[in-house]
Amino acid sequence: MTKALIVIDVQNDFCPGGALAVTGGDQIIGRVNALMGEFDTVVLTQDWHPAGHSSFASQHPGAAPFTQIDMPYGPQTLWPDHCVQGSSGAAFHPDLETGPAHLVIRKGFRPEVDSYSAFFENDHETVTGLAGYLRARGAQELTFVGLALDFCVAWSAMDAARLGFEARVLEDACRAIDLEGSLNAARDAMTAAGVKLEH
Ligand code: VGL
Ligand code: ZN
Repeated sequence: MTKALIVIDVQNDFCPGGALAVTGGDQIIGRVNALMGEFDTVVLTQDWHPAGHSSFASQHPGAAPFTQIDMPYGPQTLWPDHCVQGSSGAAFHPDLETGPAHLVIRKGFRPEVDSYSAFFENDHETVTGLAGYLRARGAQELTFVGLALDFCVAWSAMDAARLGFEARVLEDACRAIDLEGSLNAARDAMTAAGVKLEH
């Protein structure tokens, strides 16, 4: 049984100056880098949208960023254009150490469905393959850090718990978007799903 660190979306667009900046997003990077050496497996995720992705408010005339619409797979928050494949915003923050990573998993590349979780797209059905990779490597204890705590980190950690992994989130190594109470809602949902919240 081994331990894996899952580093969620530490990309330029989620850091100050980026298209979907998370307050203090860059402040976690030193801690994240220091953690990498403590784990058998290190996975980085990368939000990786085609231009014109359906989660972008720009694709829905009259809809403002940070509002919700109904998609065939359920409610979807609309975002500013962000993490467009190959753009500098989609690149990892330059201070993030990518050398120790064993796997980079990209998500959100299907135009018609968003993917917050590192395991499933937002339809809760389409898999990324990460669960199989982790099981094949004997990883059972998963630690989640990164951006944003109330969206991609929370959805990833909850899916991990549902899939039978031991999931913990180190909150000090995360930052949140906190849209209309989304941070407290995510904390409650994670606790209910069996995710351990630690500092
Ligand atoms: C994320 C919104 C849209 C995240 C990604 O990484 O939390 N949030 N795309
Ligand atoms: Zn995204």
